[in-house]
Amino acid sequence: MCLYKSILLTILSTSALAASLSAGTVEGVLTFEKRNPYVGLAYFSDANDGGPDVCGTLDQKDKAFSKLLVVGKEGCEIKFHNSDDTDHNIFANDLESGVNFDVGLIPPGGDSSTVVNWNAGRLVRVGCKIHPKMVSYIANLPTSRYAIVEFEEGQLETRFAVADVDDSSVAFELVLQPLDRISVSIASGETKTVDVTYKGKVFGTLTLTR
Ligand SMILES: [Cu+2]
Repeated sequence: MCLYKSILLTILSTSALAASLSAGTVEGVLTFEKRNPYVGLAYFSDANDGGPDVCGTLDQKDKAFSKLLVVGKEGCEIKFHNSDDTDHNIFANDLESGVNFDVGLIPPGGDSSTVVNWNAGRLVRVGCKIHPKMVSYIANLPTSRYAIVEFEEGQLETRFAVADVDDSSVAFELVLQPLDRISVSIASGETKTVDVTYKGKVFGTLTLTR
């Protein structure tokens, strides 16, 4: 083996070792007593990495939004598209976050967008005024250490994982729509179980392992 190759391999294996020691996966198990929430977002609010590089897009097809939740960091432009052959609309009138917008009609094949400019960590509910059953959420996500939690209909247990979490990040947040926000401090080597609640009433449990 030539010297350069051997040096390169040494650097690669050293950095791989460093990564495995300093970064880890945080796993969560959610159980619900009667029914599951609509969608969830798990993230570390103290990761301080500036947020995801890619800004989310939301399509409308077969009178439904293509995703239950899209994420983007502060200031990024979430793009909307209409893939149906009927008109759609996208609006937000979110009392909790105070976010209010309406992009008007989006004709078949049309595009629109909105800029993420609300509080970090907030999920904003969006809908279509023409089709009231269409619901999605847009999150202002301040970190790339996150997981979107999805549920099958009637599913009472769900697992998720947030990968590559640095040891210095401990501030775990879980937003389950429409349940109460969960904030837990979780350090390396810890396991914690907390109640999942809705307006203070127990709805299920969350177990975090790190
Ligand atoms: Cu619509």
